[in-house]
Amino acid sequence: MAILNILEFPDSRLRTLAKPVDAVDDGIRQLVDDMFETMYEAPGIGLAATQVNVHKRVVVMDLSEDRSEPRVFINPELEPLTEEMDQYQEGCLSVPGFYENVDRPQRVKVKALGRDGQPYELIAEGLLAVCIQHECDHLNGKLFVDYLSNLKRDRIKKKLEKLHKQNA
Ligand code: QAP
Ligand code: CO
Repeated sequence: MAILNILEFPDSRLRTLAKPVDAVDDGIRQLVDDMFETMYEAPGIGLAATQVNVHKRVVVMDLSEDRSEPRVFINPELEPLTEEMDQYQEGCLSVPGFYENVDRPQRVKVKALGRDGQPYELIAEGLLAVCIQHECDHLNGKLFVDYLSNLKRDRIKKKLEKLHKQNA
């Protein structure tokens, strides 16, 4: 197991389109395990491979208080089930320290492969629906700040760039 480096906005590598996984092999399972360790250590509730600079369609998530419900989504596919939108104040390990409201479809159908490579489906609502949509966006090079006004996004970008310079 290893803790991986998390890319931060506005790093252009976060804009990479991730490639489908063609076989859930030991290498993918290693990546999944390292992503869980990285997410739990952060700590966070969801992490996409894009955020650790691995451009494969892999997402890990655990929405429980006690880290007892690890979820794996390989090659996830989303289908919105309603035109109703819900607003949630989102954050992101790649945009540390910033939280803003984002509107997304309230219910989505999710198809994915698990850690064992077996396909499964579920219907997501509430925080699970928010989180899987947020993480699938990462696989497509999209960030929650892209839903904000240019002014808000630019402010966040400038603040993070300043912090990155200070830390360099
Ligand atoms: C994505 O986000 C998400 O700013 C997962 O300083 C967030 O795990 C989906 C985190 C909200 C749905 C709702 C953020 C940790 C973690 C920070 C995270 C920070 C430290 C974010
Ligand atoms: Co994120």
